[in-house]
Amino acid sequence: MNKKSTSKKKSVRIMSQAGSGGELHQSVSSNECLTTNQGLPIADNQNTLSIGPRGPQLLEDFILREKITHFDHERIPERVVHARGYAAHGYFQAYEGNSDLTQAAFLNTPQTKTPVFCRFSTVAGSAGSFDTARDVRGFSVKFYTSQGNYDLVGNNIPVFFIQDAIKFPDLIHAVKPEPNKGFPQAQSAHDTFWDFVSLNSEAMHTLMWVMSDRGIPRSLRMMEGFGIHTFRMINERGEAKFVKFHWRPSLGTFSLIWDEAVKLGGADPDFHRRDLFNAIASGDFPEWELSVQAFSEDEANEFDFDVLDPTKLIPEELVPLKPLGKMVLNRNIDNFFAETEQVAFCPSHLVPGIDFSNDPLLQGRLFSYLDTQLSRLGSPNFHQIPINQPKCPFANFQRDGHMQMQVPNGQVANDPNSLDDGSIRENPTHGFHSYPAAEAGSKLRIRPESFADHYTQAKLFFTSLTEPEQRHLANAFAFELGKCNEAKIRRRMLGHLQNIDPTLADVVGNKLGMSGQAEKLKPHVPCKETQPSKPLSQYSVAPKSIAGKKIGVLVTNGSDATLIAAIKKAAKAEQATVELIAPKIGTTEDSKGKELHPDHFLDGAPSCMFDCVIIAPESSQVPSLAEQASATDWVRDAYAHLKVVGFTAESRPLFEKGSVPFDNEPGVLELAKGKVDDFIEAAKMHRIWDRESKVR
Ligand code: HDD
Repeated sequence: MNKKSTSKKKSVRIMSQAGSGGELHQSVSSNECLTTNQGLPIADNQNTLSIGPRGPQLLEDFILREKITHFDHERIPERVVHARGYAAHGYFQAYEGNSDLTQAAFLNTPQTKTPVFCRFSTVAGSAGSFDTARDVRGFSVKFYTSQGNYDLVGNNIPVFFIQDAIKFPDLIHAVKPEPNKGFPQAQSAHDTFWDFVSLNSEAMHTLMWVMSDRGIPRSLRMMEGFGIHTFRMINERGEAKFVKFHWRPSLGTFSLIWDEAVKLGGADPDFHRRDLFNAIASGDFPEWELSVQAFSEDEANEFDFDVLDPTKLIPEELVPLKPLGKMVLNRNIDNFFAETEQVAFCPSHLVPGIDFSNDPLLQGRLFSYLDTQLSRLGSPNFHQIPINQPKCPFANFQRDGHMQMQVPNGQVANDPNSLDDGSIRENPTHGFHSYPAAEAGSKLRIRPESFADHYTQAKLFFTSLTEPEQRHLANAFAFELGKCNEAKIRRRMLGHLQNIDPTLADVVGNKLGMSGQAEKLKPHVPCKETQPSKPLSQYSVAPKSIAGKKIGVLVTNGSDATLIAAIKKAAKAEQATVELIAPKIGTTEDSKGKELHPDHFLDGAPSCMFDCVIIAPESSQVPSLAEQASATDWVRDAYAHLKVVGFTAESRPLFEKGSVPFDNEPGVLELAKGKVDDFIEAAKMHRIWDRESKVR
């Protein structure tokens, strides 16, 4: 964490002078006191100017008016989607040159660390909603390359709901709070959303992903990212390949359980951002590998789906991933508004060597992002805001506009000109060239027939999941449709599920009490049989590790010092963290009389905040603990959330009080004195899936 300066001088900061050197911020070391925005020293920042001590107050008080006026204008429009986000700085480094594939400099200079700024987001909720809502997560990366800024604006799900950008406003209107009531917030579980998607069978594949555990990630650090669209990469010889981008977290991809996600929404609405911030602040820097699936146009023509259709993925069995490099996030933001809010991503921010395809969703996005930044940030000069400035030189003859921060010199603001010999010119050799794809055809508003199969990949995804993953997906459909008031919408959705997988439709229909009520929907292209694709399932490929995870240890005054030391040591060796939870937050003592500093107060830290738990109170404290609902709930929830639970013999009454089984119970381990190895090994399984049938 940034150390808080105690110096009065350094606690005041001013905005950078973007035009004069591009530093993000400066400390005002020479300032002795607060000033107005005009630099006037302020003598009293606590009292309004008035006639006598009890007023009246004077309109003349320009210091009050400046301060209040600035405050009144502090907010800018929140993003129309992806309003709730969190970001961090870092770098990207290529493993080696990739000149056969692309001329993009940042992918060809393994010796260079390209600075990045990465923003994660939820889509539907407003800026003040909660982190663990079921939703797609945004995964946007701005690479500040030597050839200009490159923005890869993706999601944690490799496909999208719609095939054409013209439908985007309707999709978003449908998922946002219903306009006549202004709720529900940050939820897709309502009529307008399910009405819209059930009338758009192309949404089925993405819906399967969102209703799966991917819709509730455990951590932003444990989430994949995807560019979704097919892009092009072009090498120095002008040869092009199509590519799909993938980000893979080094910690593996993990999710919450729905009941945890719901409880975390209340216990810690900032769960994901706090987790990212704390990890970076403690030096545990999250990493992702960037890969592409690269393939030729001829290969693309052989696939039985269209690579221009953003509702389709390319199974890795068909085109394997080629790793290009890694991204490390190693610096927290200094200021949320200046950086996370003002960062402006646009898929049209390209570098030479990367280009678009004719994906109709992508083409619409190329218009939308620039346009939205103009209304959000209020000026075509948004590229001059420090977080958006390229870190390479940039110059042209675009001039003026709201909030021009630079002071361009000279008589000339036109190109070509003969008045300024030294003035900048275009550069055909190093400049950006669009890939010269040959295009011909009639002007039409029509969807290609090759986009018409809406069910096969939805089924591919479902059949690739493990049994617990399939179960969660069915539960999520039932939960969401259960929140739909209109029976006809539920019937229509069951009809789609029937076309994807009749067993799934039966399970969901049964849960809703609507067995046999699926609407008959004739698919344009019936679902084809496919082979499961292992990487589509998180749990099939999950690493056996607790790296990056959090172990919660419930302690009291007098808790066993040897056990606490052993778990801290073992966790450190596995790159996990330990947090102590105690009935009282004030300093207490362990069994050896050493000070214990709990990280959390039991009432404010339910066990859903941790990946696995140890229950280790001192024996004399157990009876009073067993009387507290927060303690018995802690144990009960840890068990119900399928966590690995370690406990000391003394804490048995807590299990008994909470009716939680502990004898011969897989994943519930009594810890012999100071022995935590078995617990750590078990915790590497992440969850005890077999327990699920007992608790739910
Ligand atoms: Fe979008 C923001 C991702 C389709 C229009 N989008 C936005 C953000 C992400 C995505 C991650 C947040 C950026 C940030 O952190 O500031 N959007 C996607 C993906 C899509 C997609 C992966 C499909 C593959 N988006 C899409 C379409 C349109 C938009 C089809 C409009 C035609 N998206 C926007 C926007 C936003 C945005 C309105 C809102 C805030 C912003 O741009 O900066 O322009």
